[in-house]
Amino acid sequence: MRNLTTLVLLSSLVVAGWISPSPLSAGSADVVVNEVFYLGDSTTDWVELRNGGTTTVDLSSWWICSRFSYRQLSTLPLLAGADLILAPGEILAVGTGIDLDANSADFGLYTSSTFSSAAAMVDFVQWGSGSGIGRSQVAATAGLWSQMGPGSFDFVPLAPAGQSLNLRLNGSGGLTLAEEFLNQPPTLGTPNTGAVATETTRVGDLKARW
Ligand SMILES: [Ca+2]
Repeated sequence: MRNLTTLVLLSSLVVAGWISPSPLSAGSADVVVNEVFYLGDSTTDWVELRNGGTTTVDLSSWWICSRFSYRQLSTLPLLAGADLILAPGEILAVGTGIDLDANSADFGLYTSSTFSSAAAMVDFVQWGSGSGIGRSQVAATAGLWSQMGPGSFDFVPLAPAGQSLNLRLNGSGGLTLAEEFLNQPPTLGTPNTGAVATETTRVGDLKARW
């Protein structure tokens, strides 16, 4: 019933104008934040990006932003992958160069440094709790994150010690309308492992694409 309830709620948000489709090109829109390790510091936190689409995407001019600190991908250490050209299905990982907040933060992927622009945002996730801690309103406008009401946004619960935030699809693979996240042991540079999130095991059913 939760899925149905969520669907009805999100549909009402679309009608209310709180969520609108992303204007990104199909190739860019298929790149997702696949995994985030945020329990370290600016030298040990990292993020995985995955191309879930069917066309190659060049990420060399793209940016990341978390709690209003930002870096261009081309300036970051490449921890997995050959370069910032992401073929279909390929995964890369970079050190964030930002100390991602372990208790409450957002993480956004952007095609430019215009972080307040929904058109520039490719993907988004946030964890913990709070309000005004990041770009959740931009993400909601971009159709990338659930807005529960005015100023109210969803969060993935915090990862236990040593674990990372993992995107796991509740389906047969590829991008789906609703995507799920789990906190699990890290799998840097390789496809995420562990049980695909289900209604009872998931910790968030947060990102949605329309
Ligand atoms: Ca992984």
